[in-house]
Amino acid sequence: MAWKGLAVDLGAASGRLLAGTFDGERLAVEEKVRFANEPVTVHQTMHWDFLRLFHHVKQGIRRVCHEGEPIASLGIDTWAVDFGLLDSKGRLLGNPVHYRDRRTDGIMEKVTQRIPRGEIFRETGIQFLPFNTVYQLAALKEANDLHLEQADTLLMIPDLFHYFLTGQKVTEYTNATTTQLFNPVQNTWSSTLLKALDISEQLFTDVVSPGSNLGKLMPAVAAELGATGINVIAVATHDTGSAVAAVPSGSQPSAYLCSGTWSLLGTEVDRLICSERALALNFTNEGGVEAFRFLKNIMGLWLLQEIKREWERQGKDYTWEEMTELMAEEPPFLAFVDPDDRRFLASGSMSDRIRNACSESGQPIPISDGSLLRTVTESLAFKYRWTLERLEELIGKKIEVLHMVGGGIQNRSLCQWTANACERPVVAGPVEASGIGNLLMQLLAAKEISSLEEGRRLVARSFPRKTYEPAQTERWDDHYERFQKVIR
Ligand code: ADP
Ligand code: LRH
Repeated sequence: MAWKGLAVDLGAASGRLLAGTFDGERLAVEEKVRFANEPVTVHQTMHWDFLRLFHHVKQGIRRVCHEGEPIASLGIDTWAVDFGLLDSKGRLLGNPVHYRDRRTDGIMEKVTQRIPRGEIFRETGIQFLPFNTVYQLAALKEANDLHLEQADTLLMIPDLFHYFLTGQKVTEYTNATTTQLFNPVQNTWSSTLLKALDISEQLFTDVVSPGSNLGKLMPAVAAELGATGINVIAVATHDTGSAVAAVPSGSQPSAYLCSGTWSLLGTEVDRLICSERALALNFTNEGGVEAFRFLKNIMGLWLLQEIKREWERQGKDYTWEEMTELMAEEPPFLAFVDPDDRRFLASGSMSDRIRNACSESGQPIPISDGSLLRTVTESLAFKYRWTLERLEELIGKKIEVLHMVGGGIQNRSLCQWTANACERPVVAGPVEASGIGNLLMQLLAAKEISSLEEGRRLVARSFPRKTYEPAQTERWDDHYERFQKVIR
């Protein structure tokens, strides 16, 4: 009988539950449920709607189980850095706060005045993003937050789901590394940083490797859902960890570009790269299934998501396809922004912020809807090139191919323009990379496959890919200089 597992992948664009079936030759994936994953703002704090999401996950499990086929296991992945706090009885203290909340404004700067950036980087290998768990905790400390004082245990969001499903309180490794409080060489939480920040080490649990079996659903949950015998696997619970696990990279030197709410561009390395230059360029070494992900965060399709949301509020309901068509009709290279300008990080009025950035840098202002979208998308393609060039410098290798995965590959212009800007072929696919990587770790845990390499070959033969060859490269090259002037 074919193996069957469930992947829960919670992105900012949506939450989805995918059923994976492996017949020994191919992996087939079917989307069972998709639901909104919208933060809720209360008293100016942006929260996860955690219980609603837990409800969606349970409903999804129930639905699939009622279809009749036995499910071997399930795994949950979400974005990194966010966490929930539990009291000594295991009760959730408040709703977890979303990393885009402004509570961390200015905190990273304060922390790095006390502990030099180089020291934090060498200790953790992790890039400086203002919303890393470490700065969220430092913000709570500074505010004398009552929940932090009462807290007995900190669990990252996927681990919180695991706890509510199985009763096990553990932290999965790939996500633990994103806290910027974990030392991946010693494979322990960093006592040095925790002491320096006066954060109790007792809050943190044991760390388990991706692929660990956390046991079956708790009896009460299994009974509620009519679901028996399902193992819960701590997959690579960081969505980027799962996505990169599913990149069907071949033998050519390649980089990946996970294109969703964020764009994560990098490659896999066996050892941490913590050079001064990597620090200066703010590259990161995130823990992966077998290797480290040496990459850089680029603001990604968040910019388009926020524009879309803004337009919806004004009654303009473009679909993603319509938005892609709109921008393709516009003349190219009107103006550029640095997608990673800090002003774009928080949610709200994205069109104005983009137009202001163009105006401040003395460029024409993209007035029409299409030109606004084109400005953002071309800027992303150029930022990918800029990042790829720095990646090559840091690893001392030429990258021949860029593997693009995630929801963003449905935007064909983005894929083609990325190939043009980077002057390299882009191999796009699969779309649901995080969900598929999640399933691969379940297959590994079940010994249905014996290595990640075998899993990647399975992805390559199971899912279609499309290659975009670079075109009009001279034209793109001419405008790259202009783009570089807007990068600070
Ligand atoms: P997340 O990182 O939140 O999981 P996804 O990988 O689901 O995000 O990617 C979502 C993004 O993919 C959307 O914000 C949108 O920009 C893009 N996208 C999704 N569907 C389409 C489509 N049909 N055409 C073009 N772009 C799309
Ligand atoms: C992508 C992602 C990324 C993190 C960010 C918070 O979804 O997990 O790897 O840096 O969200």
